[in-house]
Amino acid sequence: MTVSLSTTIGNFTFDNCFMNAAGVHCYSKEELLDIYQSNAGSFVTKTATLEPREGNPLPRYADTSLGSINSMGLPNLGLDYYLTFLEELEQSSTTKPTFLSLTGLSSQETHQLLNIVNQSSFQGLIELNLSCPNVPGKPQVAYDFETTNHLLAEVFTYFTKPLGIKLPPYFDIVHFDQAAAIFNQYPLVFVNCINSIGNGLVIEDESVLIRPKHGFGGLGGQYVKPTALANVHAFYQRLNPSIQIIGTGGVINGRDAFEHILCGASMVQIGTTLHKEGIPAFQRLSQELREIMVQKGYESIDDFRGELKYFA
Ligand code: RRO
Repeated sequence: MTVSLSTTIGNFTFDNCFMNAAGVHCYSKEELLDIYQSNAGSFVTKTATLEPREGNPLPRYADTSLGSINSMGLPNLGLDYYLTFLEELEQSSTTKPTFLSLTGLSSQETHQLLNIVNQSSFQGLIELNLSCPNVPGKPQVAYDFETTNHLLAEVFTYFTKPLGIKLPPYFDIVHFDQAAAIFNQYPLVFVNCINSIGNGLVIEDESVLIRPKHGFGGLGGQYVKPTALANVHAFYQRLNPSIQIIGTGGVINGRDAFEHILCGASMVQIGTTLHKEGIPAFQRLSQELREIMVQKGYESIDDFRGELKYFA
């Protein structure tokens, strides 16, 4: 039996449904090319701001037995670096569509970034990060529904390229309803659930693990899978079918990816596991997912995407 992991987001086709999650192995051209040349279906850049940023003081990322905690503080090489790289890559190779992640430190900066991208020759997808948990003094945009609605309304007056948003986890059914009602008003191509669970605290012996914010940071890995699955499925149930879901959070093995797709994900991103294992994680996860599909008789991910079973 031949099993395909190919998928689509909007008008884009990918040979493999796995890619990195923004923030992991995507800071430099070299890291991005590592993913591009692997069997991953695509890559997303580190979230870019207008100016390069150094981010928070080290240590700012720690692997733990159940996942990871980070307070990177949006270190990145600036929009121009990533956009120029993507434009050059598209000139030399068109084998994989790619994602550019970005966010402004203010609404005004976000519009500035999106205008630059709109006028560029970049042909891929854009992920607007509304959920960075780690910039001191800057709350996550997506936890403020009024600001989010206003921002998206303004963006879609001028932005014409394929746009999706990176969301934080929500924890209340009313919030799923309210957020989905907002997103359904706009021609978003995808939502990506979830960013890290913000502001956790991990302790070893008597000390925190990371320096910024007295040790508080975003959680990833095993800690977050049930929350990630709930968010993927909640939005799959509520969003217009034209808005696809990218599932991110707690994918350690093929079974975890299978569950994200069952909940409705069209693509699956790998963060903590990619940080722990490196590029070979894509091959392993692809193989593990294929084995599950063979056992169950599924030839493509469309055969089971969104088919989560409930009690009667
Ligand atoms: O750079 C970070 O601290 C960071 C970002 Br922008 C994000 O979106 N999610 C995260 O866990 N860390």
